[in-house]
Amino acid sequence: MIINWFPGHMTKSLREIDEKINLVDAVVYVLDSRAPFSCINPALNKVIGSKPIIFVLNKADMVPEREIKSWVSKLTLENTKAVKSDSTVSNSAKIVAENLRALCSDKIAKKKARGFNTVIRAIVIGVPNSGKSTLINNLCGKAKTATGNKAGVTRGQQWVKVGDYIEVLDTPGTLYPKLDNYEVALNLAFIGSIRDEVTDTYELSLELIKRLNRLGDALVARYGISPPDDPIAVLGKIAAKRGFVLRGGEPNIERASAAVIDDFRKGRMGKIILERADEYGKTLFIR
Ligand SMILES: Nc1nc2c(ncn2[C@@H]2O[C@H](COP(=O)(O)OP(=O)(O)OP(=O)(O)O)[C@@H](O)[C@H]2O)c(=O)[nH]1
Ligand SMILES: [Mg+2]
Repeated sequence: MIINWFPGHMTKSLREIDEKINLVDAVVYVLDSRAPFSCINPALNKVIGSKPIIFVLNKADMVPEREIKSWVSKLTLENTKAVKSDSTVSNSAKIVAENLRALCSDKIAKKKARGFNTVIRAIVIGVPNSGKSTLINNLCGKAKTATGNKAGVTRGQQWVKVGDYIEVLDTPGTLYPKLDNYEVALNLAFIGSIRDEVTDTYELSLELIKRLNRLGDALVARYGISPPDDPIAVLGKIAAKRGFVLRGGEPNIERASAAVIDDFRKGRMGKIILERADEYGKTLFIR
């Protein structure tokens, strides 16, 4: 299966991020905690240059707590901070605002000494569906940006005020111009960062089943299928368990494929991480 998705709006979006980067004090880089490595996009790293970064390990509710801790320490580097967030829970993103203020404390103090208040500006970037717009709504306590459970919801940049002293710029999710690392492409597809229309649901579900079998017993827990089996047979078993049958009594494999992917994406298989911090070296993030 070939996975590639870099529509025209992403080229435009990368260009627009490049145009705005000099206007902002910091970058809020939103990663999906299930696959943080795949969410770090080399095309964006160059654009960010030397700006201070706050990595947000978003969707932290979907992975085990200890894994998040490892990622937070891995991504806390010189000029970068890392925090976790479950942006669907109100107020959980306020740590991002606190870190923004801390990162810009020099600027705030200098302005204050001259009798002014400072507005801190940050750009929010990340792969599609990582939760950028949800995080922004959480930060300002209102639904100011459109969100949705599919890739490519935000289509244009939008400034949003967070209180009186912070402004954040929402951006459309961007991917790599070329997804030449197949593991990365699969992980992005599993977490819903790639439009379903450009992947093959059946093939993707087989890859997901293979991966889940390698990672543990998620399929056993969700569907009571034991022991882990050949992926095609697993789809047949899921169809039988869930009562997905076609008119002639044949198992409805297509529905079973879609169900596995949907169950994984919605966290119905429990807390699962696809990429653990200790699998990646120090060169993980190069600008
Ligand atoms: N479980 C969980 N779901 C989240 C979290 N943050 C966002 N979501 C969900 O993820 C989906 C995508 O959220 P969006 O905020 O639209 O993502 P986005 O990064 O703005 O996506 P694009 O605009 O397409 O680039 C929505 O269904 C959100 O409810 C989180 O921390 N935990
Ligand atoms: Mg969005």
